[in-house]
Amino acid sequence: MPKSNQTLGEFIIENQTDFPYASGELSRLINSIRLAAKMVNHEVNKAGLVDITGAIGETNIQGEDQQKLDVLANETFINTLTNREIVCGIASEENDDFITIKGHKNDHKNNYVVLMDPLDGSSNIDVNVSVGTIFSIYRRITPTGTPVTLEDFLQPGNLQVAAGYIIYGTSTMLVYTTGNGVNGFTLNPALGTYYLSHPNMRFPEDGNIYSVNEGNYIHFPQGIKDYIKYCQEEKEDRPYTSRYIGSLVSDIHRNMIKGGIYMYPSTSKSPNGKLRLLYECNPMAFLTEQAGGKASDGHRRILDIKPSELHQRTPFICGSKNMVEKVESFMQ
Ligand code: AHM
Ligand code: MG
Repeated sequence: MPKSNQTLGEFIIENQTDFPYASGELSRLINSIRLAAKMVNHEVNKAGLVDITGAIGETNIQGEDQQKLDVLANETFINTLTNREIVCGIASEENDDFITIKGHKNDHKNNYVVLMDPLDGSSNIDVNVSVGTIFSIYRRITPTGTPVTLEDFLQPGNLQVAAGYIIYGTSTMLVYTTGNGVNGFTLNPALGTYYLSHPNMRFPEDGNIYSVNEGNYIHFPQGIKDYIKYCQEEKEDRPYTSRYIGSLVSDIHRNMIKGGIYMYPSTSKSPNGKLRLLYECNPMAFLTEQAGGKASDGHRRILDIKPSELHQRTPFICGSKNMVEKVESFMQ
């Protein structure tokens, strides 16, 4: 028996009036993401059975080229959102430029843009470790009825109207916020239905897990090195536990439930870190804040950064509030 009988579909309808500009458009958009996520889940689940590295020239039963799962996930999300004419534009970590969706009447009538990382941590697929999809939704700035422009995508994270992730883990979950708390839904694969399993998710204010790729230690800023040493000290509730999957969605999902901090700082080799502001950090920061946590680049709030390019990177420190504040104090 599921923990809750409420399905995601029911939850969306019930909470529709909480959405900004409650016209039903955002509900339909989240419904489309829910559907695309089910299709991607189906592919991810059989990853070990099919040649996902898609040797060049191989075709599947429909005569289509076999593709890597991240390309497949990208196409699934883009096609689902495009066919339903539910957004006016999409930007994806997998595409160089944003996509304009004009609609079959050529009227550019939709109001939302979606930015996404269709399959984050995809290097983990080959070894059967959890991966995720991350999405971020904004209302367009330019007038409805005109083609979207870059400006519609380069909005600071504090203007997001919704964000979420899907974790393809031991079970598949969709976790999202529309700025009114964070709720998690678990997919019952037999029924193809998501049930509300994690209502009102909250980051514990403190935690004892730190998640960072310590292989880069030598290249980290001094403040991060000092904080890692602090985590390892034998004092009070320390040493903390080190847990790093290398799959952002999974690392943050675990830390949100158990209490902890995720860090992808700048390194001497990559001064802006690795993670993308628009596809990874902003949506995760919005979710984190909505769950009572904090997300920072070490000095300033992630959601207040004004992006200047689509694929912009930023250092990312995210998790339990007191832990992130501790890192910021070490960074000063
Ligand atoms: P990707 O978008 O190419 O999958 O990279 C993002 C992933 C995150 O999920 C993860 O936290 C990080 O890269 C791991 O990077 P590293 O292997 O450098 O520790
Ligand atoms: Mg990614």
